[in-house]
Amino acid sequence: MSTSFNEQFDQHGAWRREFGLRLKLLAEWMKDHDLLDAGVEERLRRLEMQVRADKVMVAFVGEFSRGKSELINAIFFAGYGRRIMPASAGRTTMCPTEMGYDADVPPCLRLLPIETRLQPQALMEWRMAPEKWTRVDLDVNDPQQLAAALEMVAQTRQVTKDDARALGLWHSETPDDNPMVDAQGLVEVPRWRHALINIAHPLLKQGLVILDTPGLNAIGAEPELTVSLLPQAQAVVFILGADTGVTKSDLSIWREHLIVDSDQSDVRLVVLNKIDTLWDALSSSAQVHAQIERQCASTAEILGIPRANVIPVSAQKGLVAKVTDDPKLLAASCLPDLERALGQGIMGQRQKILGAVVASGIGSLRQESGRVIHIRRRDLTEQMSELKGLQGKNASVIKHMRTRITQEQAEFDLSGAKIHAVRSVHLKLLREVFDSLSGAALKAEMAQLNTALQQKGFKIGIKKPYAETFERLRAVFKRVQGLCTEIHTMLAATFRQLNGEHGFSLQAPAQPDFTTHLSDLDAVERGHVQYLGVTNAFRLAQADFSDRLVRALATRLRTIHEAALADVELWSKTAAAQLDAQLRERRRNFGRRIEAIDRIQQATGGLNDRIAEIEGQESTLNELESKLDELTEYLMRVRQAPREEAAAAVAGA
Ligand SMILES: Nc1nc2c(ncn2[C@@H]2O[C@H](COP(=O)(O)OP(=O)(O)O)[C@@H](O)[C@H]2O)c(=O)[nH]1
Ligand SMILES: [Mg+2]
Repeated sequence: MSTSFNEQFDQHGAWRREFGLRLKLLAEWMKDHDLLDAGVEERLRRLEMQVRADKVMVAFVGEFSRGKSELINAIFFAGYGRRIMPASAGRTTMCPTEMGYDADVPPCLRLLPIETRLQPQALMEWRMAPEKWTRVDLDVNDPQQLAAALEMVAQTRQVTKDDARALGLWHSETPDDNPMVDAQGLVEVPRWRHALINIAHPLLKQGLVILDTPGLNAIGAEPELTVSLLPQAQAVVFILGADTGVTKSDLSIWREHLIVDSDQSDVRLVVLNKIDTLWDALSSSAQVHAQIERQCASTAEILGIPRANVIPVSAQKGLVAKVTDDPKLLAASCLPDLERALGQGIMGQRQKILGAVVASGIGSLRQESGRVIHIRRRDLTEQMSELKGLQGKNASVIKHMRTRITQEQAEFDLSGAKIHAVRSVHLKLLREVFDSLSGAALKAEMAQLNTALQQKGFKIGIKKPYAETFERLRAVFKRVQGLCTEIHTMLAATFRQLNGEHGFSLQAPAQPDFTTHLSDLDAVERGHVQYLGVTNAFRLAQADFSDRLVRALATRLRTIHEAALADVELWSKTAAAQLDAQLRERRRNFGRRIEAIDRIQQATGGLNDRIAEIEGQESTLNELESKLDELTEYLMRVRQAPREEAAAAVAGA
């Protein structure tokens, strides 16, 4: 099936919307039937957020003039009928440009002035300061205005060498990489540091984020791009030109910014663009084909990747073909091949990741709600036998029964104090977990790393200060894991005791697993060491560079800590909610039993009525359980084959 990237992305988006809707319905249904405790509610909310807010970032990286912007135009914006991203000979994209959609912001282009580089904040931090960005409103219905506004990403300024140095755009150590100096001794630098484009393009609305980057120079100037933004992209497309082959600076970009460990699960494609420059009226198509094939093979060899990962295209002809609706030219441009590879790679992976999240989330949810249904059923069974035992008994026996229930209730209320004690220990341990992973703790750690990097610089190697820092960061996780084990052991013991004393069916939820967070830490460390190891270590001698690098690292680590904290929070909420649910059910149960006795005492037929009522409740409970199975079953199933599923649904309708 040859579906374009756009179609595949659309289908993925439709699946996510449908899934979000079904989760909402499940939540409502559970609420109506009193199955929605705080833990389950939190879990549902999180799942829905994850599925709904799922972002997919595709980054286009390469030396200037390889056709990155043209390729973006051809793949995503051909529908506008013209070029949207500026693409022409020479350096056009001067700053990294991110395109996405945020419903809370009107359609606009936001530009961060290059002067912000004189200050230490990381890009991530600037994002949270919208007033520092220059904003230009965009009219999405006017492609001309849109394209004109986007020309701003190409703006430059002339500054002195000293200013360029202060901005981190001039390095005496690597003269080859410096911009040209004009007759007045001025150099040209980008006017903007970063651009954010917010438009309600259908794909962007569904969570696609496109990152267009300038060439080597600008990537090199912004370490955060290499160590933070690119590693978080779901797909990275590295672009080469068939007219230039693999040049020295292409190789530098590849080696310094793109090589990652093979265990990374993201998609990496190498595009050999501008194959139309090889089209030649005097050669046969077989000859042209053979030449393209040779170039792909040699590219693969130079980069050390499988031949299949190199995709030859002509972005320009692809764009023209789409705009003029020329299927023959489109096929010749090979653009559909690239779109297919991109779509299958990204969407297959997203679905797998989301699918796993959903499966484990829904699995736990089912278990937790199943437990509540189980208690209700057991309570009913007990009441039933209690009432059946009263059949044919006289008033004094019934009265005696009432006294017994009230006594039981009083005893039960006493256990409240013990539960309270367990809760306060639980909270105390949790606070320790939160402190260990707090922003303040991380800040102190980062300050230490920064000092070490600046003092030792590249002289003794940068591996050691990183290794030491990350060793401590891993130790924090070990400590947290230990605290969680302590909490788990305590909960398990208390739950067992309560189960024994009150016939509860509590089960301490499995403690959070920090494996992913730890491997995220490893990946971040490797990224930094690799980045600094190749050619950039000398820059550590400049204080602002290491500041910037460490700030970028801090925002990245904060995300990892926050993810871990969220897991801990959900875990403890689930445990607490479970206990609450059983206590509540039990209290209700006492109430119902007393009420039943009161009714029996008042009316002669009360006993049989009550027995019939319980029978009715039992069958309602059975229905509830099978409905829960049905609703969760669907959510678990839909992840595996959303497309076939959708197709089957259509066929069945
Ligand atoms: N012949 C040919 N030229 C292309 C192709 N793609 C881009 N270009 C041209 O290459 C130049 C640079 O393209 P651009 O997208 O701005 O490159 P970027 O700097 O990598 O974003 C422009 O003049 C484009 O028209 C292509 O597939 N074939
Ligand atoms: Mg460009």
